[in-house]
Amino acid sequence: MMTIKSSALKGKVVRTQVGIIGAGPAGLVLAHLLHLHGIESVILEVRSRDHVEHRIRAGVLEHGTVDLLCATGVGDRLIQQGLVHHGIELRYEQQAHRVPMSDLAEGRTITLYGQHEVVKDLIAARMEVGPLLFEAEAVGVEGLASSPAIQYRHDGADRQLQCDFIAGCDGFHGVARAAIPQQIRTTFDYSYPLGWLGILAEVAPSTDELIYAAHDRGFALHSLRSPEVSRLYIQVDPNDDIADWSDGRIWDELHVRLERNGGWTLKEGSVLEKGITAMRAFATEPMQHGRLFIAGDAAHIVPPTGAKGLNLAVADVCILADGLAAFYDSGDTTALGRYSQRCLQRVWRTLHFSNWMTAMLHRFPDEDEFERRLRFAQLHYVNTSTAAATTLAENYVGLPMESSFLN
Ligand code: FAS
Ligand code: PHB
Repeated sequence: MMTIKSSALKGKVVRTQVGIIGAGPAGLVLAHLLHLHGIESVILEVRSRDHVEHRIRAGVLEHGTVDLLCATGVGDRLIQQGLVHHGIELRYEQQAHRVPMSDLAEGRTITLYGQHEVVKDLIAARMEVGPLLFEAEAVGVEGLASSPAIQYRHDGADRQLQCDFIAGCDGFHGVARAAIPQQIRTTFDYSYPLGWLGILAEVAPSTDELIYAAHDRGFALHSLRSPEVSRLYIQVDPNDDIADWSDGRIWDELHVRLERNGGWTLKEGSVLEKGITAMRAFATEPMQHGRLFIAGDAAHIVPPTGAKGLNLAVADVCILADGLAAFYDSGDTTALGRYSQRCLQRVWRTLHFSNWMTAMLHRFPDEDEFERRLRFAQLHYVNTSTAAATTLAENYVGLPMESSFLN
C-alpha cells in the first residue's frame, strides 16, 4: 500500500483509494478501520484541529462502540478514564426507578467518555499513519459513477482529490448528501417542538448513574463526564435564546425537575459551557449513490434522548469499511451494494427507540391531561415490567455492532 505523505497534499491534484470528507467520529473511525484493512485514505476537515478536539457533544458510548475502539487499538485512554455504567435511573413524581440494564441485557454496559475525547484519540492515531488535512473544505464532488473526485479548498487554493470511492462523513450541514440526486433521494425530516439546553459544569456529579427525569415543567437529564465534571440538560423551547438562561436560572430549573423524595441533593458548580440544540429526527435514503457513500449525521439525525448519535455513526462506517475491504480484497461489490439497506435497518430501529424515549420523557407543549396520563402509564410500565425494561436496556446499551473487527 502506497502511503501518501501529507506534504504531497500540497499538489493541485492528489490521488488516493478512499476520499473521506469530515473528521468527526464517522470519518475518523472509517479511516482507522480502512488503515487496518491496508486501504489508503485521505481525510479533509474544514475546521481546525483545535476546534474539532474541543467540540462538546455526545458522551455515551454503547457496548459495541467501546469493543470496537478497544479491538482496533484506540481504546487505552477510554478504558483508563471512561466511566462504565450498568444501569440508568428514570425519575418521575419525585421517585427514583433504576433500570438494571446489564442484568437485563446479557451484561452489556455503557461507558461515559466525551465524544471530543474519542475524537482526540482517533486523531492522535491517525497522525501516525495517514493524511488528515485540517482547514480543508470540500466544496463539491463529481464523477460518482466511475471516477470520483472531491473539489476542496485549502490554503486559499482550489485542489482536487481523485479517489476510487468517496465517504461523505461531513455531518448534517455537509456537502455530500446533496450530491445524491433529489429524484432518487427520499428524506424523512421531523423537527420536535423541543430543545435541549446542555451545560458542562465543573462539579462532581451528584449521581453514579445517568438520571432521566420526566417532570411537569419538562425533561431533565443528569449525565457526567468525569469525577470532577458533570453534564446536565433541560428541555427548553427550541427557539429560546441562551442569553435568557442565566446559570442561576438553569440550576433552579434543574433542582426542581430532578427533585427526589428522600434526601437527594444536586450539587452546583461553575458552568464551563452551555448551548441549546433543537431536537430533530432525520433520515435520508439511499445512503449510497454510485461511488459515494454517506454515513453518520450526513445521513441521519436522532433526537439525543437515546444517546445514539455517535454510536450510529460508528455502526455505519463499520459496515462501509468491511464492504470496501471485500471490494479491495476480491473486487466483490456485494457488501458495498447492500451498505445502504444494512445501515437503514439500524437507523430506523434507532430512530424508533430515540423517538420512544423522547415521547415518554418530554412534556410536549400541547400535551393534554389524557396524553399526560398515557405517558406516565408508559413510564410506570417500564418500571414495573421486566419485558418493557429489557426493551429499553437492550436498545440503550446498543444492539450488536456488525464489524469484522468484532467476532
Ligand atoms: P460530525 O458532525 O461529528 O462530523 C462531521 C465533520 O465534518 C465535522 O468535523 C465538520 O466540521 C466536517 N465538515 C462538514 N462539512 C465539511 C466540508 N464541506 N468539508 C470538510 N469537512 C466538513 N449525540 C448524543 O448522543 N449526545 C449528545 O449530547 C449530543 N449532543 C450533540 C450536540 C450537537 C450540537 C450536535 C450537532 C450533535 C450532538 N449529538 C449528540 C449527536 C452527535 O454525537 C453526532 O451524532 C455525531 O457527531 C455524528 O458524527 P459524524 O457523523 O462524524 O458527524
Ligand atoms: C451526554 O452525556 O452528553 C448524554 C447522555 C445521554 C443522552 C444524551 C447525552 O441521552
